[in-house]
Amino acid sequence: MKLLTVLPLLSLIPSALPFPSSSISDHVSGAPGSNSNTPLHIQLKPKQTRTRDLISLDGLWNFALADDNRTATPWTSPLPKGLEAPVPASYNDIFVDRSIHNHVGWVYYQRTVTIPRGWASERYIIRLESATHEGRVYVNDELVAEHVGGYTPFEADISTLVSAGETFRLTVAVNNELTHETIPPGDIEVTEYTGRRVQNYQHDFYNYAGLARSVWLYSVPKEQYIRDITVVPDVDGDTGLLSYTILTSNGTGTGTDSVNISVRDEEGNEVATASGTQGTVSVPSVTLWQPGAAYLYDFTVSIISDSSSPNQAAEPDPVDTYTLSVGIRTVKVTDQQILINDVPFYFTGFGKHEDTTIRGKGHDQAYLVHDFQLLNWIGANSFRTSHYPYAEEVMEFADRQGIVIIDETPAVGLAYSIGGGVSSEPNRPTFSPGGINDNTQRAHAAAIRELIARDKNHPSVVMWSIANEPASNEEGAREYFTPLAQLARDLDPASRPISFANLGQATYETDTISDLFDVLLLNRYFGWYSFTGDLGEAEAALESELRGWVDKYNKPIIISEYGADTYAGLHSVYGLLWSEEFQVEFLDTYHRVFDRVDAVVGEHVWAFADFQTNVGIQRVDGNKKGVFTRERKPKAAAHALRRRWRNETGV
Ligand code: BDP
Repeated sequence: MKLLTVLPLLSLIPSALPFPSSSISDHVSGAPGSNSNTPLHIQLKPKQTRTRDLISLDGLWNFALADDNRTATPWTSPLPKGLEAPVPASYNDIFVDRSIHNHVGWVYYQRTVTIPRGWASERYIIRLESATHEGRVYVNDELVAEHVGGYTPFEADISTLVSAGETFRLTVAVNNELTHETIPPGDIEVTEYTGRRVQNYQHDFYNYAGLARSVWLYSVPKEQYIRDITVVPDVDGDTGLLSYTILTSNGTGTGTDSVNISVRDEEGNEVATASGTQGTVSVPSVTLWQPGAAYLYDFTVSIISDSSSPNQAAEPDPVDTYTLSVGIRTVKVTDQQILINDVPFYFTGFGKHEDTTIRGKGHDQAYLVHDFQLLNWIGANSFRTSHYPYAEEVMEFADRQGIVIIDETPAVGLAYSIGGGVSSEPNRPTFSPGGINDNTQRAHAAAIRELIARDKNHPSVVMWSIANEPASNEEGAREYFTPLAQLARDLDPASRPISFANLGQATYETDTISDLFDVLLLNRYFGWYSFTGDLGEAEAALESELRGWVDKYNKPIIISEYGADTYAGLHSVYGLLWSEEFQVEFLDTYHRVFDRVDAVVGEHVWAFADFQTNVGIQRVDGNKKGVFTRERKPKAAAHALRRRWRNETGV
């Protein structure tokens, strides 16, 4: 089979190495005609406030696949009638049509939108929480925004293009192609006889695509508005400290008008105030955000016009106002421990996926709440957003529920020794000009930048994982990762620990990058992919390897993946592979080892629930390592984990 040459999508990204860790404030994204990935001009998640309106554009949109010959040209006319696709949802499993399920290339979503007539003196913005993996936004016939990277938001300010009261055609073109220069990477093949384009990739989850998260139309005041709020918590005795930086449309300088800060506790009492775009506020007798006991303060920023009369009895009407939920907690790493609020924390939980039947990766509030209910039921205190940033609603919910998150970029599949999650002989070196190269690294840097910019304020996020299972044992890995690890450190104002999930082949003897990181995340499959079915060998091999990591690095270890494919309902008195009994025994084996190695400070089972993958001879309707089925029914392992994690019996 021949490889098709696909234009490197990421050549659109202008930044050059070394990556400037410049503030997100420097560019306006989505300027009409813009064809580059520029940071969000307004970083804050859209919210309705006294000064901002918010309209959801979710619902049914007209939908069409692009013909191949349209891939490079914008769609500038109404779509043919016929298909309608729900937003948010991946489009792949919605229709009963294999060509849509397997489509490689561009699709179009289209609807009409009316700007409320009352918005004449507002600035208005279209914001897409994600378009997987590349999105282009058209207002009528005009390209207004373009974004590469399928799991982070982007926007277009359309105030100068459409007037208040006007109705326009909104089209979003979405491309799902992955190349060796995208994050995640992949390759497109053209089949030998029929010339069909097939998307290949190394990662082990289905390449769901489309508009899987919400689309918004929102307004901010025209003249002055808040663009971003950064709050870094700390604790001094029983006082909480919040260091903040406010970015307004006038920059971080004081501008012409005043910026006021008010902090309220959960009862609504004002506990601190301040003014100015930068500073630190103290919260006396602080209630900490704790795992399992979330506590959030309302951090309200208001721009107050200096021309509003100081003699007015009532508080003046703000020019703009926005409230961010903040949690006050600390995260520290010592030799062999991770401390949250100075108390050693032991991670129990899972690697998850955004994955459900029919919706694919479409964000769904019912599944969100139900999944968190199951986390609580089973005694999980944490999860990793394997293998990409999740919808921002998930992060906010974790903040409110006290669930701890290891927040991961979409850099998965940077190892040619892996195909669809299963190891094979590398057919070419991973880090090479025709493989993972400088352009991939630039795309990876953009992914890190956008993840941290979006999630920097979430108290639930205690650690960044900048990649899953890269070929860290191969030549070129160190050169590739050294600047990226540094970038992640430089970008996080809160200096959270950084990590990456290590691939089993990259043992403590062959891995070349772990010293660049604070915590060791190890994905291990002894007893499944190696020593298959032999749990005695697996137990010894696992312990020997963990002790090797401890001796070499003396860093805290989280086993970020361990698990066995299990067909729900399959039973075996011999504990044969794929049976529910084997999964229970497999996990027990690992737990015995974890309990013997002090540096192990966490266990994340792979995976929370069964999920869809590229189906092939290794995967029957997806990956079955879930402790819950794809429909969220417990396998026997769920009950066993619950007994361990909650120290309880029964249901
Ligand atoms: C690891 C990957 C994960 C896979 C898992 C598996 O990190 O995405 O789904 O193995 O093979 O390699 O089940």
